[in-house]
Amino acid sequence: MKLQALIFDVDGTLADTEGDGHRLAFNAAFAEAGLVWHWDPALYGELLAVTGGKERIRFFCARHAPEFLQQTDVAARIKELHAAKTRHYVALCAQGIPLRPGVEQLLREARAAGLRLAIATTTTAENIDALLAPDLRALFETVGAGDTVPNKKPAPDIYLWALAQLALPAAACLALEDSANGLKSAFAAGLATVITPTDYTRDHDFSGALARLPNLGGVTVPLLRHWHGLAYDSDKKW
Ligand code: XBP
Ligand code: MG
Repeated sequence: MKLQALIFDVDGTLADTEGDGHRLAFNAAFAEAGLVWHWDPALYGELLAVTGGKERIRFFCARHAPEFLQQTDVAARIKELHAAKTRHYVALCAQGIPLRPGVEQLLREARAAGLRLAIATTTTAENIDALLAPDLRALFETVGAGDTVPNKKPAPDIYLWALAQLALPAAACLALEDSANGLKSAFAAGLATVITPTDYTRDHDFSGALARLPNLGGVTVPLLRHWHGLAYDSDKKW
C-alpha cells in the first residue's frame, strides 16, 4: 500500500522540549504554588516514564510527596498546578524552542510531495500552537493531543484516534517518535515507526522500530517511501 500520511509525535520528536522546556515549566508552577518541589534533570528523566503532565505530577507525589495525595480535592489541585505549568511552558515557547534538525524541511517536503500530516501527542494542545510557527502548524490536518483520548501513551489510543481522523489504515502511514512509550503506542496501533531518540530516551528499548536515527536531518520523502515499502510491501518483518 502506498505511503499517504506521516503521524508525528511532538515532545522529543518535533523539538527537544523536555529538559529545558516542560521541566522548567513544572518547576515554575511548583514555586508559584509555594511548593518546595524541584524536578532536577535526573529526577525528571525518571518521571518521564509516565506520559501526561497531570499523570506525571501524581506519579511524583506517590513516590515523593504522598501527603499531597491525601487532600480531598487532589484532582482539582493537580489540574490547577498543571494549568499553571502549561502557562509557563507556553511562555517559554514564546522565547523560542527550536525544532530538531531536519524537521521543518521534512514537513515542508512531505506536504509538497502530497503526503498528509497528523500529530499524535500526549502533550496539551495549547503547547503545540505555542511551539509551532503558524505556517508549520497549518501543515498538519489533524492534531490528537493530551486528553483527546482517555488512555495516554503507551496505550495506542492517540494513534488510533489520528488514523480514524485521517480515515487511513495504519499500512498507509508511518509514525515518527522519540521514546519507548511512543513506539509502544504507535506499534500497538499497527504503525511502522521511525525513531529519533533524545538524550532522555537514547537508552530506551526500541525493538520493533522500522529505523532508529540520530535525527531527521537528511531524511527525505523518497527514503521514507523506501522504508515504508520495506515495512508493508514485503513479507519481511522490519
Ligand atoms: C510528551 C509527554 C507530555 C509532556 C508534557 O508527549 O509525555 O506529557 O512531557 O506535556 P509526547 P503536558 O512525547 O507524546 O509529545 O504537561 O502538556 O502533558
Ligand atoms: Mg515524545
